[in-house]
This record gives sequence, C-alpha cells and structure tokens, in this order.
Amino acid sequence: MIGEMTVRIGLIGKTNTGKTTFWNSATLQQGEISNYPFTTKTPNIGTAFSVAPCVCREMNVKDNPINSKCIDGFRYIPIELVDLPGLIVGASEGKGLGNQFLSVASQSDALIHVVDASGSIDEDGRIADPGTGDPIKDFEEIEGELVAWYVKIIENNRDKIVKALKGNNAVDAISAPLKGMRIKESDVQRALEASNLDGQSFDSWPSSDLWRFAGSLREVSKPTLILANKMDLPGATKNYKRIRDAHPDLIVVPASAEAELALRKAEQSGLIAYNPTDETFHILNEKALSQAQRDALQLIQRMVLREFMRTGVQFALNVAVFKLLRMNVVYPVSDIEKLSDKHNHILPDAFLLPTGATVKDLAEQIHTDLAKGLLYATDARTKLRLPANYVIKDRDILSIVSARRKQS
Ligand SMILES: Nc1nc2c(ncn2[C@@H]2O[C@H](COP(=O)(O)OP(=O)(O)OP(=O)(O)O)[C@@H](O)[C@H]2O)c(=O)[nH]1
Ligand SMILES: [Mg+2]
Repeated sequence: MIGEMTVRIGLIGKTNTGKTTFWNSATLQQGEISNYPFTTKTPNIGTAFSVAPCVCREMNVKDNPINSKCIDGFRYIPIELVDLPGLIVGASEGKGLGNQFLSVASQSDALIHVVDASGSIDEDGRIADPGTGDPIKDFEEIEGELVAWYVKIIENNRDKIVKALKGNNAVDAISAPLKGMRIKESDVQRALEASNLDGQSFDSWPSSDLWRFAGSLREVSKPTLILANKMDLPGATKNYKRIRDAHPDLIVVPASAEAELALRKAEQSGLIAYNPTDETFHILNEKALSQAQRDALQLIQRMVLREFMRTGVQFALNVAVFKLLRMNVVYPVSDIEKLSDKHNHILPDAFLLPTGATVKDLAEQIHTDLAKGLLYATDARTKLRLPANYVIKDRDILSIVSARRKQS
C-alpha cells in the first residue's frame, strides 16, 4: 500500500557520489548513471523495501502477503525511495540543479546522505584520482546548504509567522508554513528547546539565533545516516574511519552501491542466487558466466562482502527505517485464530508504525471509518482486549474491532 502514510527516504549528497546507483539497486529501476556531474536532472521516485523477520515462522503458518512480500521468513515492507539531483556548494543560492529539488528532499521522513568515501570526486563533484577528494568536507558543505535552505524557507515565511504569533503559540505559528515539509509540531518544539529559543520571541531573534534554530530543526525533523559509498575503491576504508571519528553522533554505513547493483543484475539474469538480506551469493550457472563476470563476482566477494559482510544498501535502508525512524512492524488481521483477513489471506499486511503509535493510529492507517467507530483491538497471541490507546509493540498481530465497519 503506497500512499500518504508510506515511509519516504530521500537520498541526498554531492553530485557523483552514487545516489542513483544506490536507487537503481534498491528499486531495480533504471535511473541514468554516469561519471559526469549532475547526471540526475529531476528526482526519481520508486519503491524499495525495509526487511524484518516475519512473524509467520513464530506463528507457524504459511502466509499470503498482499501489501508486502515474504521471502525465506523475511517480510519485505514497501517504502518510498527518492533519488535527488546532486548538490554542490551554493545550492541554496541556486547553484547547480539541487536547489529547486531541496523541497522534494524535505518531504522525506529520513535522509541517507551519500558520500564518496574513496575521495574520488573533487570539490565540484568531478571524478578525480581516488584519495584526492575529502568526503568529510563534502558532507559538511552539503549539510551547510541544507541548513541555509531551511533558513531561507523560514525567512520567506517571516510575515506569515509573525502574523500567526498574534493569536497562537510560537510552536503553532512556526509549524504552520512547514507542514508541507513533513515537519511535525513536536519537531519544532524540540528544535526550539535544543537551540535555547523556547519562550524567546521569534520577532526579535537575531540572525545567529535563526541559523541555530534552523540547524536544530534540520537535525530533529530529518534524521540522517551517512552512507560511506564506493568502499570497493582504494583508500575508502581510511576515510570511512575518519568519517566515523568526525561524526560520532551519526550512524555511518559503509557501502558499495555498485557492487549491490552488479549482484542484483546478475541475480535478475539468473547467473547467481542473491538475497539482499543475506551476506553472500552463490553462482547458479558457472558455464554461463563470461570471464569478466567471473572476475567481477570474485572482486565483489573479496573486496566487499568478505571485508564488510554486506554491500550496505539494504542495511542502510533498514537502519533508516528501524533505527532512525524507530518504526515497528504490525500485522493487522481480521480473524485472530486463523491470522487471516476475510478472504482467508494469512497475515496479509505488514504496516510500519512509529514507536509510540497506538491501536487508534493503526485503525486510522487502515481506514478512517474503522477509526471512527473504534472499540478495541484483540491481540492474536494473548487473546487480550487492548484499548484504543494501547501503544503498539513491534511484531504485534492485532485485530481491530470497530462499531462502524469490520476490518476486511
Ligand atoms: N567504484 C564505485 N563506483 C561507484 C559506486 N557507486 C557509484 N559509482 C560510480 O560513481 C559515478 C556516479 O554515480 P551516480 O549513481 O550517477 O551518482 P549520483 O550521485 O547519482 O550523481 P548525480 O546524479 O550527478 O548527483 C558512476 O560512474 C558510478 O558508476 C560504488 O559503490 N563504487
Ligand atoms: Mg544521480
């Protein structure tokens, strides 16, 4: 079910870092990849998956998923993945292509900031000799552009905010023009507190306060991980460690998007069996491989999978969904004995709901009618009745009982 509530992850970063390569490997689509700066001209939007162990094995049933997939006991739950045009310094002032698409980035729930850990792009994002570029500097510059853009949005809405401040509290007044950016009131509240501006009149903030607030708001509203990409190139390991040391407060995931793409392609053409949640692949048809393919697979095995255990693509998506956004997986059913819907589909749906979400929130996500007449939910494991304000746990299997409409 891809809709309003679907979790959306955005790929940002300097041009040429491998965003589209990552996106292609995760969505199996064909965005244009090249080693020229600014290859991606408009955002690519596609479906990727977050993967978690399914409850089917624990409950000992064979499931028939509808809104998701179940492969080898793992549930693949769809999320939206957005690939953005590359950014460079000055983007917030309109340099490059990125500026006009920062609004698309801002509609994500979380961001994956891709850097070239091998240091093989120069300051302007042109391909250079590995080791000559600096991914830490790249990361910090792009982050600076993002904050500058937030400052600009708030500045552009200054009159509206000041007007709204007359009848409302600061959180409501500041949040209103930011609604389209998936920024919640609680984000604004947290950012005001983090920047020591809670209770300070917005009207009289000096520019330094505005920047501090924008920085906090960027941090709390769009949780972000750093993807240290191109780990298959020389020098990348050193930079990966440098990035981790420079940003101990952020999760850094080492990756090779190119290796993931090669493996997914080889899998699609039936050459290998590869499961992205797995850490290895095996060759299905040795004879069909060309020498070049054989060499490439060996290189991937040696350089990427053995050293880092994984290519990092699926892992990064899971970290974004389950660690940054703290999502839980919940399985709504209609019949708690059979664990099925009305049409006998066993464990048909898996939904992602943020930590703290209640039975009421789940009912709303399924159908507004269901939420309106909501009475209670029943837990399939304990058969207990749970009230509307029960806080959902990860892997809960629940049946919603509503006076208005029974769950289909
Ligand atoms: N060695 C190596 N090269 C990579 C990897 N990921 C991407 N590349 C290469 O880096 C170059 C840029 O890749 P893209 O995916 O087009 O980069 P992008 O970030 O989308 O670039 P823009 O659209 O211009 O912002 C291409 O030549 C890719 O083949 C990787 O993991 N390892
Ligand atoms: Mg691109």
